[in-house]
Order: sequence, then structure tokens, then C-alpha cells
Amino acid sequence: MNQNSGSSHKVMTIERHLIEQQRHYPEATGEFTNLLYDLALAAKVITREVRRAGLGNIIGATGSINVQGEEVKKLDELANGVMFHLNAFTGRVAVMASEEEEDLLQIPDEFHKGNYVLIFDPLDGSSNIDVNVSVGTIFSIHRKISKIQKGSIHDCLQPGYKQVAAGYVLYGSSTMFVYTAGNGVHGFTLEPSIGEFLLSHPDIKIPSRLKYYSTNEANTPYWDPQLSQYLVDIKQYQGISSRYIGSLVADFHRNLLEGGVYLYPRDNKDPTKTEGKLRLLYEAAPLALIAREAGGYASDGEGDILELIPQAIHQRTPLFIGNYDEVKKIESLCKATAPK
Ligand code: P6P
Repeated sequence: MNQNSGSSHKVMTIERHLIEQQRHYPEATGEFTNLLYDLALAAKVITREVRRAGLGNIIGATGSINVQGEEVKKLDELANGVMFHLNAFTGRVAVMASEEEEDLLQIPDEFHKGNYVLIFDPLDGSSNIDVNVSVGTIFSIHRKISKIQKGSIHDCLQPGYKQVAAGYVLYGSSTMFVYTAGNGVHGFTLEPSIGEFLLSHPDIKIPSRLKYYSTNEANTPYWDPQLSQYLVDIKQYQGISSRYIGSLVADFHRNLLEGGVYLYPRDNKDPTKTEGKLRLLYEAAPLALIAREAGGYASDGEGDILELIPQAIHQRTPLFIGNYDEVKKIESLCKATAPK
């Protein structure tokens, strides 16, 4: 065989990558590796439906309202169901929590309960579905800490630094699966013709340059004054551009690859946002772990998002995330002017 035929030795599928990563842990049973692989499968199934959104009769609202008080798009429900059903029977998960479900998602009695906790936003940014803007799935994985087999709320309310893995799927011009398990951040791009996620972005690090800032500028009149002023000042930065698409995964991913900062502060006008709009457990904490592993940082304006002790599944938080130095600068600004 011609030794130069093709470059198969460079084709790193997510399965090969996860098996290689597992080799660092001789005591590993494979349960965790298989859970990550199950999430990659869920990503493929959701991709198929997202890509069809404009074609089938799936588009449009169901008319039902989710726990966030937001109109639920059918794709939300479908993605939620895929994440639950693909992980409920495998015996790897003890309990789940979802942005779409007010309460915990228990594993049905007939299925074995595993050692992991899966928390997810099945389709974040879903208000963009009908206008064909990128949306994403965000996931957070903890180890079960409670003694009861079926898992409990305490297993879900762990601080972000205890996550054993976190990641997201971005349904953009291509589908990307990005995750960390504490050994760097790795990005895989779905090759639809073979149905495989191929390693396309090994060991992602946030560039030190600040190329973008991402925020909903319409809210600035309702921010704490020092942050409104910060947004005036940032426009003076050399080479800075504003990029905001209203889909956290897409905005975060751009800043992760290109260098930037995303801001969603608390809002003194909208009563649902007095603690920020974004959710700690399945938006801020998983992305904060990725940001940290990529050399960045995530803050709620007072401290590290990863240090926050959650009090409720759908708890909201202000979120400043991306370039390490810039987020630290924002945090210092907030702390300097915080009421004593
Ligand atoms: P706004 C989408 O609903 C979301 O949770 C994030 O994906 C996104 O960054 C943010 O809210 C957009 O919020 O208030 O700017 O529309």
C-alpha cells in the first residue's frame, strides 16, 4: 500500500479522541467516556432536526410556555426529549435537570442509575430558530455525591468548579461539538457525509487580543452606571468590534476562537433580570469551565462563576465571560462601585 495514501492517521474522530483521553485514567471504567459519546450522538440527532427546521411542520411555536415564561418552540421540546431519552436508559446518569423542565428529571425505575449528573439547556437561543440563526445545546456533568441511588437536587446544586466535564454543541454553518473534561478544550466538526465528529480545533485557547465585545446594547440604560460607562470606553479600544447575535453559544464560541468578551449584567428595569438573565447551572457554569480551561475567565461581577454555590436549578446570574484580563477588569469595576 502506498504509505502516503490519504491521511487516515490524522483522522481523529471524537470516539478515538475520547478513548485516547481515557488512557490517562487507568482506573476509568469507561462510563464517563461513554456518557460524552452519548452526548455526541444526541448532538447528531438534534442536528438532523435543526437542519430541517425550515422544511418540516416542526417550525413555529407549540403555544406552550416553559418554566422561563417563554414561548416554547417545537425544536426546544424535541431537543429536550432527545437529551433525556438518549441518556435515561444508558445506566450512566443518576439524575438530570433541564432548562425546559421545572423539576428534576428522574431516571425511570426500570433503568439502572449511574454515577453522573447531567444538566443541560437543550436548545439555547431558541428564539432565533424561526429566523435561521445559530442555536446551541449546553451541557454540564457532575459526579453524583448523594448516597441515594436515584440522585437528588443536591447532586445538581454543586458549584461549577466541581464539574467533571462541560461543553456545547453549536448548530451553525456546520455543527460543532466543543467540550472540556479538565484536559484542555477540544472542538469537533460534524462531517455529515460520514456522520462523524472530527477533531478540528484541538486544545482551544482564547487569544489574548480583544477583537470583539458581545452584549445587548439596548439594555445599557438599565445597567449599573459604571458598566454603561465601560461600554462607552470599550469602543475606544484599538481594533475592537461589536458582535452580538442573541444566541449565547454562538456569541461565546466566536469570542473563544477569536478573542473577546460577552456581557449580560443584571438589569435594573426588567424584574426578571435583577439577578441577570442567564442561568447559572446550564449556561454560565459550563461555559465558565470551558473559558477557564481555554485560559479565559467568567465572573458574575463579584467573583468567579465557578465558585458560586447554586441555590436553585433555574437560578439566574450576571455573566461576564471571555478574555481573562478583560473580564477581571470588568469584575474590578463592579467591585469598586458595589454598595458596601
Ligand atoms: P437578549 C437566549 O434567550 C439567551 O438565553 C442567550 O442565548 C442569549 O445570549 C441571550 O438570552 C439573549 O438575550 O435579552 O439579548 O435577547
